[in-house]
Amino acid sequence: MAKASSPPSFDTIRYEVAEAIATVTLDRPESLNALTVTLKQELLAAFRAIARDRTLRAVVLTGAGRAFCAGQDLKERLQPDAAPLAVELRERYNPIIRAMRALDQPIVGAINGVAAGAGASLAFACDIRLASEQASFRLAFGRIGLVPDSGATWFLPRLVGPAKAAELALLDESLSAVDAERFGLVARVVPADALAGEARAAALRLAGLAPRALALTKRALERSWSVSLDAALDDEAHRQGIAGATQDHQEGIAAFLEKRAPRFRGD
Ligand code: LHQ
Repeated sequence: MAKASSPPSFDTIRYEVAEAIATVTLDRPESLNALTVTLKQELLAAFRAIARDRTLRAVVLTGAGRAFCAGQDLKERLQPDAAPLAVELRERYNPIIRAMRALDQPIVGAINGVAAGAGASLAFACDIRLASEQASFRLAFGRIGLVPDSGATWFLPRLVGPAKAAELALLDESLSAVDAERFGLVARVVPADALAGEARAAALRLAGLAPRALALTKRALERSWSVSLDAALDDEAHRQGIAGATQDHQEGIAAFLEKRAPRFRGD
């Protein structure tokens, strides 16, 4: 069994590990968890630490207080040493989104409140989104004369379809949790006081599944957006060959035949 490394400590996020699940909480509630340089650096470091730790099987990403994340900290943008926007995106935002999508472990987004701007993009980059009744989504870029970024223009049409994506991106409409569920942006809406428990339960279920198969499934779902059915069929066969050669596959079959719960070890 892989050995757990000691969890890193941070100032603007909370990073907690329990039962093979890493919970990452954006933790600047006074600013609705707006993204400062430090927070972005810490978030990237957290995802990199998770990627290295094979004892972790699932991730929960959420926000402290009443918001999930209000996007870029706009006060910090007024600092004279703020990086040009394109540089900020290339060097600080895009690596976070790439790290999230490259992660083998699935990420459950527990969207506890408003997700705006790049905060919405962070929510979109999760594998599964559960939303509190108090959650809402707003691109917010148009209002400050910017273009949706951090993957928003890529994720949104894929998640809600081109018509709703155009409305959200161009008119900067706010989407309630209920409408987000209706348009397929979130898997499920739950009462606010049940969100943390539901997200944990989903993460625990993921943590009990075969890690290699989950990672391969993540990749296959993502790749499906850019390939033909023909290529997807080949890709599935390739990935199934890898999954089928794991001990976990043998364990899954044995557990089924012995009528017991499987114990997947990630090998
Ligand atoms: C904030 C923020 C915030 C700082 C609330 N910053 N303090 C941008 C540029 C750079 C690189 C490339 O990418 C990007 C990506 C982006 O993310 S652009 C989009 C940036 N985000 C926004 O434009 C959203 C700004 N916030 C809002 O529109 C509202 O705050 C929302 C709709 C999120 C929530 O509204 P309310 O519930 O009414 O809360 P509030 O506005 O009263 O905010 C509460 C506090 O949080 C307040 O502070 P205060 O000291 O007055 O209590 C806000 O100033 C602060 N805050 N968002 N992004």
